[in-house]
Amino acid sequence: MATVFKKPHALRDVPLHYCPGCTHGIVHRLISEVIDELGIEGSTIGVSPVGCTYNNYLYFNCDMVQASHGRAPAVATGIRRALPDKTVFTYQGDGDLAAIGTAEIVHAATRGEKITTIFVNNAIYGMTSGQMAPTTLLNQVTTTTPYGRKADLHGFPIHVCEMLATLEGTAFIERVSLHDIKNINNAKKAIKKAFEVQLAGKGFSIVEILSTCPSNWGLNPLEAMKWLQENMLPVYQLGNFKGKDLEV
Ligand SMILES: Cc1ncc(C[n+]2csc(CCOP(=O)(O)OP(=O)(O)O)c2C)c(N)n1
Repeated sequence: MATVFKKPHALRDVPLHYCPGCTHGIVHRLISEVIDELGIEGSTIGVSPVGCTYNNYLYFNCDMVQASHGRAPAVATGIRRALPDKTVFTYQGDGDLAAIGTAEIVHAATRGEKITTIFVNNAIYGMTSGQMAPTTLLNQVTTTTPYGRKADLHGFPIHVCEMLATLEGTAFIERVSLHDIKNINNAKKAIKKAFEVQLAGKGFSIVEILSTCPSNWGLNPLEAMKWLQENMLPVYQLGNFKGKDLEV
């Protein structure tokens, strides 16, 4: 008998606008499953970014607020401090979080804001058609690095988890990947733990999720999964950087 996968309640029953093979849909589902399992749909507020997921407030059943580009951690800070009984998460791409929003994420993290950040790293600016992001790999071709990213011209990729792990305010930091089922299941565990850390009042939590952008990488969905595995995994080490043994 075929397995029936029930849609989580926290995910609205509407078609998503993402490109074929884009992993944002998987991330939406994992967050929604976690919200369902923790029974926090009515007390959760998400903050949408600017990027391909700018309108993901249409996809979640919990309350959502739109922030301007990069400012989600600042908006989430205000919401969480004004409404301390709520669970607040930001959903951010690598352009949003690691370029225009670098100051906001670093300072929210070092202040130990009791928010959870879901950081989707697809190594490129998706929405605006594939410019270099801070997380773009060396030699990766993008529309703004047509000969590949070069360290001497464009600098090196930013390792967000490693950087934030140096800050005392951070409680839980983990990098996961979506390139196969086992890793998707691990990603869900990390997202759940990050929310639990917030519910336990322990401080700032973030999960970086290595993701694909087939359209801007110029690959089909299966090739994109393979590209992630072969090229991103050696650069972005998976695992927990902080808070693995936190009691929640
Ligand atoms: C203040 C401001 N600057 C620049 C932009 C243009 N812009 C929109 S989305 C985006 C990059 C999004 O990339 P990322 O955060 O990696 O998310 P993705 O689209 O890949 O999911 C940029 C530069 C904007 N909308 N607002």
